[in-house]
Amino acid sequence: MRTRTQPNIIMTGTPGVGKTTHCETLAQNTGLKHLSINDVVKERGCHDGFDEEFKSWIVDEDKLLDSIEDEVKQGGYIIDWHACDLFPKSWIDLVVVLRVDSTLLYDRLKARDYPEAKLQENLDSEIMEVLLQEARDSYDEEIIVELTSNTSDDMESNIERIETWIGHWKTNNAE
Ligand code: DAT
Repeated sequence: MRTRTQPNIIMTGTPGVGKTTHCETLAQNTGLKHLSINDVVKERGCHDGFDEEFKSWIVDEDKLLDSIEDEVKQGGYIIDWHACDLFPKSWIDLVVVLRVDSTLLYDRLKARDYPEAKLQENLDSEIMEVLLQEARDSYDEEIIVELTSNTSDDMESNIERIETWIGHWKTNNAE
């Protein structure tokens, strides 16, 4: 049985698509908490070391899920991560998959000084719609929304749309 009085949202998409920017604004506007999985992995040591080639942590998913379970089950979290298939369906009310034009993504990742192999892998991932497919394989179609994140106007309308959704969720799930 679901006992949350606030929804849990996954904000996913290829690195550079705009997850953090969206989550920070949403957290500010709605009071939901921004849960950066990257920070959790680093700060709570939910990893098996650092991959030097890809400049990223090798995530220990079991440890990560154990570490966030008690918090997330209370509701009211926006989970910010470039994967979504690890979170149990029962925790999640909405999955937002952000999408970006690949030339814009190239510029954003170049600005981050990503190693060439990592940059290329992420561009391929965006072009092949890897995260959208992962969301579709892991959650019911009706809780997945695909939103464009090319411009600040896009971001503004995405935020508005998600805020409206949160309002409806709260009305429909009021005790
Ligand atoms: P992510 O958390 O998905 O890696 P981010 O929020 O850190 O992405 O954004 C990466 C960069 O792109 C950052 O400089 C902000 C910019 N950006 C993100 N979404 C944008 C949008 N919709 N319009 C313009 N710039 C955007």
